Amino acid sequence: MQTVQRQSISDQLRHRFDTAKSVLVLTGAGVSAESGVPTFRGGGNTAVWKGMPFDVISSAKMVDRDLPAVWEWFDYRRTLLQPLEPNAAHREIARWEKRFQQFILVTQNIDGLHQKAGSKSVIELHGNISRARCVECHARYEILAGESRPEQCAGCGNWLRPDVVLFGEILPPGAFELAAKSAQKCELCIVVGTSGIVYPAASLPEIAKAAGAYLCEVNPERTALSGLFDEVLTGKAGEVLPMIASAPDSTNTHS
Ligand code: BV8
Ligand code: ZN
Repeated sequence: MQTVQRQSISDQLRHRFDTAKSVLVLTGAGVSAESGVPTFRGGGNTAVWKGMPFDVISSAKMVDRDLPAVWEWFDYRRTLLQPLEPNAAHREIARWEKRFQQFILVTQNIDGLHQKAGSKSVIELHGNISRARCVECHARYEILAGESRPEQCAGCGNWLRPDVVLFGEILPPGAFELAAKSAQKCELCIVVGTSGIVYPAASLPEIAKAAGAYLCEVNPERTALSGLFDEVLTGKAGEVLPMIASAPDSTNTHS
């Protein structure tokens, strides 16, 4: 599939990028792929842990059935993540935060790499792997690098679980509502590195489209949502995002 060249970024997108006041960016595992974070799907197969598809081990049922197994899965991923650094895509998105009056970054990722790249306001729809939460009183605890993970709640003594949203669980209170409200207001919505299969996250581009936003997808592969977009930029996020920002807006008379 022909990857993006600078010149294939449309005047429409350049103009929107140059003039938009309100921009929403939605990211998935693909934005972290160039940092070495394994994606869940890609190349046709789905991540599996000890014979269990990831949406089984990462499910609410599993916390009730076998919390130690769930911790083993997230402890493995957290260890994998520790040495990894943000890539050019994370850094570019962090720059965009300062460029637009209203800029909303919504991520499905629990890896914290957007924040590590300098993004200040990140809506983490699915939680964060560096936190634990009490199953009873919901008190939250940071899991510090190189330190042993707290097992029980210092407040009420109950077990702690990963502070991530598992399949079959509702999203953090207000997170989706805030993201949906921003999608209704944005003029430009850029969706980066997601297969667009998991809901309600995948409904955000649909909400932005219905509100008249210009929709752009950045992904080396076609996705379940590709048909929805005004513009599909086929390529890696770390290569394509800097191109969008640096593409001169030939339609802009004053520049
Ligand atoms: C809920 C945290 C309700 C844990 C995650 C409607 C229709 C159908 C099903 C449902 C529906 N509504 C709800 C459901 C059920 C379910 C769901 O969506 N199931 C799917 C599988 C069909 N949703 C839920 O359960 C949600 N909760 O609905 O609650 C409710 C209401 C009342 C009472 C109780 C409950 C909760 C969903 C959240 C689950 N947690 N993560 C963990 O990380 O383990 S989801 C997890 O998987 C990620 O966060 C992410 O959301 C998803 C993976 O998707 P992607 O990030 O897109 O990654 P993927 O690998 O798939 O794709 C990567 C893409 O990147 C590819 O396209 C690839 O080409 C591209 N790429 C690769 N390299 C690059 C690149 N792109 C750019 N640059 C590169 N270099
Ligand atoms: Zn507690």
